Amino acid sequence: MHQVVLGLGGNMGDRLSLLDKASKLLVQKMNLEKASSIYHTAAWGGNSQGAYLNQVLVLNTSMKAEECLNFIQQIEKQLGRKREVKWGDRTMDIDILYFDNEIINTERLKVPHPQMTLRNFVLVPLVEVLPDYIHPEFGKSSVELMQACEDKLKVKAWQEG
Ligand code: PH2
Ligand code: MG
Ligand code: MG
Repeated sequence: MHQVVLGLGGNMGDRLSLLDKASKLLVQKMNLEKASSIYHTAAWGGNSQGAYLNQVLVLNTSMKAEECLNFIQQIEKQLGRKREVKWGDRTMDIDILYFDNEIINTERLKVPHPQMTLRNFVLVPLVEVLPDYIHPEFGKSSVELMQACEDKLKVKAWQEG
């Protein structure tokens, strides 16, 4: 079995229900080990406008990394994702943050996710579920990465209702 850590997020449509749908689709083929809270986050990067909801999931799977990528891209498509502008608005984005402690660097897939250490919308939920996990390239724990991150955009736990 492999441990895969996914970052989920979207800023279009019914964001809460889309996160819920994404989780339900993921667990059809993977086992959920841990889910972070859902966070309300300001859009990071130039091409997005509306605020996002973000969440980090830790799952176990027998799929290989490339197979995981195919699976999550199929889910993104199913949830209405159109591949357009880089960092643009989207209904559902699912990124592989970690895949065991592998370092993968292919055309299609870069793991650990190259921008994760610059983004508090990833690091804050990651600290909640895997505070001591060591980033295989930087040799730092999630807590250390979050402390070193200079991103000051808003990341706030989402309260339902
Ligand atoms: N994803 C992006 C670009 N900007 N901002 C937030 N807050 N959350 C995201 O998931 C996000 C983003 C591209 O993947
Ligand atoms: Mg992304
Ligand atoms: Mg993505």
